[in-house]
Amino acid sequence: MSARIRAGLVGAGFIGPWHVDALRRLGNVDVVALAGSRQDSAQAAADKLGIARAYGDYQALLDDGEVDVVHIAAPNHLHHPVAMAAIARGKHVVCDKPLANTAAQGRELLDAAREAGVFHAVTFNYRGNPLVQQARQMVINASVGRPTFIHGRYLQDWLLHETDWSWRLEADKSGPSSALADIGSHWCDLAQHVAGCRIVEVLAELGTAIPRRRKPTAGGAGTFGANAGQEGEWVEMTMEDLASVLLRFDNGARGVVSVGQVCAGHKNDLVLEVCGTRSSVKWRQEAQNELWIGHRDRANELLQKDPSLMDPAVSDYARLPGGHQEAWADAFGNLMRDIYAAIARWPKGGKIDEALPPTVATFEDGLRALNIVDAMLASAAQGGVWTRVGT
Ligand code: SOE
Repeated sequence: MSARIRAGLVGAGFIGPWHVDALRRLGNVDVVALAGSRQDSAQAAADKLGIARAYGDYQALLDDGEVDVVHIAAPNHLHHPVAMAAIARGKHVVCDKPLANTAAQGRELLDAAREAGVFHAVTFNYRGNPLVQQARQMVINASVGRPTFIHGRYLQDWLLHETDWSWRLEADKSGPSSALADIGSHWCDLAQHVAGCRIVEVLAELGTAIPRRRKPTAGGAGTFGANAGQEGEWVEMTMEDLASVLLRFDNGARGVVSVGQVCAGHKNDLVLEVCGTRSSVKWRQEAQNELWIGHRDRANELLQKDPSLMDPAVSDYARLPGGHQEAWADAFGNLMRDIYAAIARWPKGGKIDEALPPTVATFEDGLRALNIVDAMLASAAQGGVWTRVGT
């Protein structure tokens, strides 16, 4: 690989442009190509983003010898075929979550990537937030004590109306899960990442608050968009837009998480709290520059994001001084910084080891999240019974 690293992007919907933004902040990465589902839409997206080559087919991008790293930001059902084909060509892969539609596909991807010796990552991007790393560090340095209760929520409202539509509601594209795959997977990864323990058993109840939706004939406004007033056909919903899940962790901790995309007023409301034997820490994505620290014998604290007040081991995740608010795109940038630092020193036929920066989730983490979601679906299908998470 040359000193500069060349990336290609598959998919230019909501998230694709943010991959490009994060890569351009790095200084040693060129985004050289973009692939979409049609040549005209790919060309329009490439023109808008200032990317030199556009392909109407992902295979053509994978055949582009100048692409070292493939970023997959396409709908879920394409993650497996695109990643498998990229790995077969010896390219590194950065894939959006969920890694695939099923745990079986995720396992296949992990095995293939290991076999080919390519670098593999999944964008569990909330790991990149400075105060998420601070919370994790407070578990590591024992100021939280042993985590005993790990709880929270991930609620959104962009699917509240029956006219709201997304490919995430269609099983052939999203896989067997909708809300859990899309945002529940983020919460589970983050909870395990911060608390340092793994979800091993789940008991889930799922719900579908909006049983029928109008699918816009013209395609619709996409994720976070509104389609009121558009023509469309009515479609019965087959997957969950709500979930309540009890959790058991491998260190004995208990937990609970609520997931929903039909909860008015909650825009991207991911909340994680880890209660330990000494103190508690709570982080809320919508107020991401604050970390609540709960005590029993003294006043609670509210830590404002400020590198000079953070644990020196992780203060580098805060790019700006205190009072200068950091946001979603900055955390995404932190993740890409860590991923590309690893790619830059990746030996030919390399192997992922423990030395990776903590923000980097690999296909192994992606598979773990798929196994958790699979167990939640199985638990709910049996009427809500404790179900072991596969490995
Ligand atoms: C839509 O629910 C979505 O864009 C998710 O797909 C992302 O992973 C999350 O970060 C924000 O919300």
